[in-house]
Amino acid sequence: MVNFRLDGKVALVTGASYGIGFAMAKALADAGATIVFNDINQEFVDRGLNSYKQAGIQAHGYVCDVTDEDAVNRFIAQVTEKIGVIDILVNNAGIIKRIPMHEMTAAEFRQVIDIDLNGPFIVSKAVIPHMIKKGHGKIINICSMMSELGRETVSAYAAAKGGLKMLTRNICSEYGEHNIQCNGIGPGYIATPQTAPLRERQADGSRHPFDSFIVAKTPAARWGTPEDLMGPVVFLASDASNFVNGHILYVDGGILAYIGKQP
Ligand code: NAP
Ligand code: GCO
Repeated sequence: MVNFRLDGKVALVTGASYGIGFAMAKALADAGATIVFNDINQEFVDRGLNSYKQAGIQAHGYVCDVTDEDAVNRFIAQVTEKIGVIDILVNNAGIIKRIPMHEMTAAEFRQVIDIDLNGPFIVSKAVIPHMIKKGHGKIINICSMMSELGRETVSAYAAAKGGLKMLTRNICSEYGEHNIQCNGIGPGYIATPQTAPLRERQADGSRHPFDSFIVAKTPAARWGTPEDLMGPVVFLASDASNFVNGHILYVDGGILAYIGKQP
């Protein structure tokens, strides 16, 4: 019997007050995991706790900025003492800045790299020693189609997500012998607050050109939803994927395989 259950497991999903992180955390909870999440301020943590409560989930929420190594180390120590060793880490927290590269400041570039790449490094580094002691662990990095492709205005994001793909492969390489599996999920274009600007209706009520572009480029002919990521994250968090390591699972409706519909 293939085991997709997560009963008795502690799962940390970073930046999971809403959006993709919330949906993945709900899926992990539905499979039996105890949910821990963080956000950068108490208002979002409280909002997230309320959302989990409404979904029937007794989650544990903490204020923690994934780029602050001291804060992350205190956060992980507190969770480990009060709730238990983190068995499953989903590095989900992330931002994007859409600015033409020649207009982007180095500080803006660094901020995206800091949150989207340094953050997963810092949090993974904090949980791996506990996973080694426990004899197992699952690390799931939320990559992107921009781990594979570039496009105008997202240079920092693509650099970060490309780096996150290789960090995933390196954690796999360095810690596989400790029964730690590190994989990535590469969502396609998903309807969340992060992509809301790309889907805004035009003044005349027509669809945003980028919205139409993505639908034409996606074999599924639709944007993804956070719910589309629920099954993949349970698979990678469960014993069902114990021999899957260093893999980026693209959940993109087929967009990476398709040249796009002829206009
Ligand atoms: P989102 O709606 O913008 O949510 C991002 C979450 O990360 C928010 O809860 C945010 O908290 C949190 N966060 C940001 N900076 C943080 C920090 N320094 N420390 C802790 N938490 C922080 O994004 P999403 O669309 O759900 O995306 C989630 C992940 O999927 C991201 O890594 C994104 O790059 C990736 N992704 C998204 C798509 C898509 O199409 N939506 C596709 C591929 C990959 P605040 O609200 O407090 O800022
Ligand atoms: C963008 C989008 C994408 C998605 C996602 C695609 O501006 O192109 O925000 O980057 O967020 O990462 O996989």
